[in-house]
Amino acid sequence: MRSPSATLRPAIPGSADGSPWVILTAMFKRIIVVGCCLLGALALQLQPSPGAAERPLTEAEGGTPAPAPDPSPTADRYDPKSTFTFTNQDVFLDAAWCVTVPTESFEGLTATNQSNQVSITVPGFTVTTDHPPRLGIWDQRFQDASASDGTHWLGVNENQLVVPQETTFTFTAPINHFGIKISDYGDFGGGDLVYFDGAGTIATAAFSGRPSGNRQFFGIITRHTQFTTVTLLHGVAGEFYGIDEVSYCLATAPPWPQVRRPTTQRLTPGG
Ligand SMILES: [Ca+2]
Ligand SMILES: [Ca+2]
Repeated sequence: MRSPSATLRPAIPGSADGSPWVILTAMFKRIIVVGCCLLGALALQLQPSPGAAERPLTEAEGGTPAPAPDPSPTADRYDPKSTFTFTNQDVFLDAAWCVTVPTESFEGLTATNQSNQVSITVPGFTVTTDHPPRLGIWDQRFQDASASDGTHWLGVNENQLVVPQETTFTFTAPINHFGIKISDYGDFGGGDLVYFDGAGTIATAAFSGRPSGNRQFFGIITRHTQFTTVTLLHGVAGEFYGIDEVSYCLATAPPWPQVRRPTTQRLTPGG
């Protein structure tokens, strides 16, 4: 039977004894527990979530975004033993191994509008012919040849009826890419324009049987070999044609880092 005094003791939850000391001790324990809970919750709030810790920094936060994957990778592109030719300039530039593709558009040269030049020199290379003078810089349409970029272009005039006729590009450093825009070749007589380089590679640079004023692109990538001379040869007496946008990669250029090369990195050394 419980004593009457037992029913008068204050009911302190968790305490079996109602003495003041015991009551104070119980209350102190509760304050500590609540305090620990609050500190724990606060600590959880301050900790980054696992996902946030793995998230890369944004550009505004000083981070560097991961390079975008190549949207059209091909095994051939990474085969250093292959040689590729191109008839489309965009495809050629897209496939180029060097990050920067120097492109000469002849805009920085004085136009004489006649084939009275023995040689044409621009940063990176010099153009000569086997029977000079047959070269000139034009800034206007002539014989239906014209610039494919800007206003200036290099004209090659076979005006001595002495064929075969050779036009040679001599580079100041070895290259392994070469691209060229050709205008008005193949509208006169018959016979293709043949490419050959100092490494012995031979290809067709421009085809005959084309209308007056036509444009043809030729590009070649010979990743496995390098050369310093390119010659364009034809056997059509009297053929006149134009050259513009000569592009190339130096053999010593840093290799493509396997991301798509921004088109803004194209250079035009001669203007
Ligand atoms: Ca041009
Ligand atoms: Ca022509």
